[in-house]
Amino acid sequence: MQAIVPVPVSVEAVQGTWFPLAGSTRILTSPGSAEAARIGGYLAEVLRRSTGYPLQVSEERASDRAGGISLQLAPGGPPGEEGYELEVTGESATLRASHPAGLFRAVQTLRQLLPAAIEAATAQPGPWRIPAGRIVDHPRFAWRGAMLDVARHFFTADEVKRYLDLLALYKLNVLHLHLTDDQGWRIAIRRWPRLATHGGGTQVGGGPGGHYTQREYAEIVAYARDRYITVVPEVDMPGHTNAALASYAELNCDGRARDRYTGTEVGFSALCVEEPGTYRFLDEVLGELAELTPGPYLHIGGDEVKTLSDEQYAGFIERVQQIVRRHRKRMVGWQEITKAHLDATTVAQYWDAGAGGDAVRAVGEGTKLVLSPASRTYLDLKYDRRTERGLDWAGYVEVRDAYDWDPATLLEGVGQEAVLGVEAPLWSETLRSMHDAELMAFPRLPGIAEVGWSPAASRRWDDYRRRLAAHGPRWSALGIVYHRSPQVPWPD
Ligand code: TNX
Repeated sequence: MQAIVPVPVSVEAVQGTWFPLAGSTRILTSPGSAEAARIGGYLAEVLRRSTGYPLQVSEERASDRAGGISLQLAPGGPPGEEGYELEVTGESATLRASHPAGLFRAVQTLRQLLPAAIEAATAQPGPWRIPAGRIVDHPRFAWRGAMLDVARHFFTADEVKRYLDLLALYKLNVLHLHLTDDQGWRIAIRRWPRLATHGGGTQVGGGPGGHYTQREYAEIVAYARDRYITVVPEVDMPGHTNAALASYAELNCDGRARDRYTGTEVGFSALCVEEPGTYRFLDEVLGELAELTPGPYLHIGGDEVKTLSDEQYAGFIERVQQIVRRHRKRMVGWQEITKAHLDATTVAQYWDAGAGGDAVRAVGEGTKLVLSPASRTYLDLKYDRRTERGLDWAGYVEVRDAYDWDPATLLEGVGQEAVLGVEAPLWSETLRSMHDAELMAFPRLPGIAEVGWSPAASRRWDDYRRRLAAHGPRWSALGIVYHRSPQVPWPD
């Protein structure tokens, strides 16, 4: 029971005993619970691929108690939405939670207790033994996110689902989709169709780009929900808006549509913030997005505007905050939004010491932060000088840099209570494929997942690098080509 990432709150291993997964093993779920049955079905699907076993799923009866994998969902059990217990003996594996999300997280731990080959897409020889012991676990922070920039380079809905599967394995629970930027608008908006058809029609370096239909976006959201992951959609504004400015002339102060943009400069574009029509536009765009998004958050970007005064900028953010609130969502924005007056429910995403705004002051006024310090969490930064893709504006980020920091002490004056959680952004200026994305995310993303989940007192780099090493073969089985960092003792 040693190589679990993120490391659980408590692990008591029983040496020399294991539960043998076999062709006859049944997955039993709490009677009357559709969600427990669905999670049981998900577990069976994961395990069938590599074991080739039928692994029947059915409701548990009193007479069944002696064996199998039992998924028990019962209120009054482990505390918290995502808390769980996992007990493995020679005869059974029992997963217990008070809420479905906790049961789903327990399933991820169970996966990691099996050999790496369990992740293979085709039948493998086994043997499949689950080591005995008892795990009690729950997360440290509520928001453990990953951001995917689908604007600079487009990623298809199937590629986003693949990324969701990888997030789920490490108990991440937020997927932030950066849906719009200067180079592309990636979500269809019914009342403003040219945003997607024209504004989505290219990407960095040229090429066809792409966008999600509203149905595809809804499918991504549903796929995430089935993994207890909340989708936080971002429409970046007032800057990073060239794709919109190219699609509709009336969004520009001079009434002239811009050319589409395929370069990688930032900061040059801005919506016409003095024009009332701009706010009607935003109301309609955010309204459609709010309707398609069951989660409580809408991210409005707000970063890197170089063409507006601080006053214009703050006024804009405050108006957009009202629009978001009218659509019954909580606003999230990059740290620059702390230049404006924020509601108590608004969340700011810290990303860089030099980025402006005053996150510490805002915390004093009640704003909660999601922490994405670039020099720790930016998965698009190079590992070292030999990394082929990626940027280096905040230095290199090796595996240890991504892991060895504490959210409660990152910023002077921002303690644990002010931190909603952590998030690892993957910007895609230099990424052209899912293969590029996975090479940048692995092995740093699991480190951020552990920073967000595990108790500070249980985290030690030296222990982590050994646990992480055992995940290399798991990623290979999943078809992930990862960065073989010299900081980690990978098995050969
Ligand atoms: C900064 S982080 C940006 C992005 C870039 C990224 C590259 C932030 C809010 N803005 O526009 O893609 O750096 O690392």
